[in-house]
Amino acid sequence: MNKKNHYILIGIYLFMALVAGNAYGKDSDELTNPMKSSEKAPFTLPALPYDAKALEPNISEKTLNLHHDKHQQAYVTKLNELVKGTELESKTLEEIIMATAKDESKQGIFNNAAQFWNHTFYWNSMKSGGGGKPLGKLAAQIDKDFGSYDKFKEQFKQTGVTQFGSGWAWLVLDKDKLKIIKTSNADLPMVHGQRALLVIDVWEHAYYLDYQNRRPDYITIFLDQLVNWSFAESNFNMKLF
Ligand code: MN3
Repeated sequence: MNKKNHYILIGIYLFMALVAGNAYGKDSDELTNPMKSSEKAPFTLPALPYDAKALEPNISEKTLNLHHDKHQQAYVTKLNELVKGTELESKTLEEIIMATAKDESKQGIFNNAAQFWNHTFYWNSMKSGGGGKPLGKLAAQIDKDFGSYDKFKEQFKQTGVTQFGSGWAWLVLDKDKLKIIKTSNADLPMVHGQRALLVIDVWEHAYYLDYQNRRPDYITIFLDQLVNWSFAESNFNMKLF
């Protein structure tokens, strides 16, 4: 290669790096991790990561619109009201959750902050054309820690079905081991030192319009048709908190 071509090539590389930097931002964590945000109050509700019709017929547009635009928006609005003028105004969402989790006098703030986080995590735990078996390192870890994908599926379903009342069923990483846990109301893995990989909302508002009282059917459809394994895999491969 002559010298002139060499400089042209360097110019092209620099240009491409500049374009990529502008398009994706400098923080590669922000690119792959929709949960990691440096945003502070007043918080804004992020759009769903897909069209509200994208999960039909498994989850209807009506359910997703109500759940996102009304339920999740209400948590964000209330959180903004509650932290206004307090020292929590200078903290990120995850910092607010961690700072209020064990403080009964701040339970209202914790509930709204955690429910804001939980719902964004839930939207990202699903995708159109998802579900079925995971691939890669996470699949191997599921086989190791649960015995097989089928055993994982059975335990996840059982956990979601037996969460009494409102709450969530999660796949988490607890130190180096995968576990399936359930939490009540707004409770979430990060306050127990666990890393969330995947979640299903088992509050009735998540499924009642589409499944009425058939929570087991909703969880089966979630596992077979909706799970976004690439989101779970990216959480498995990176530190979230
Ligand atoms: Mn919900």
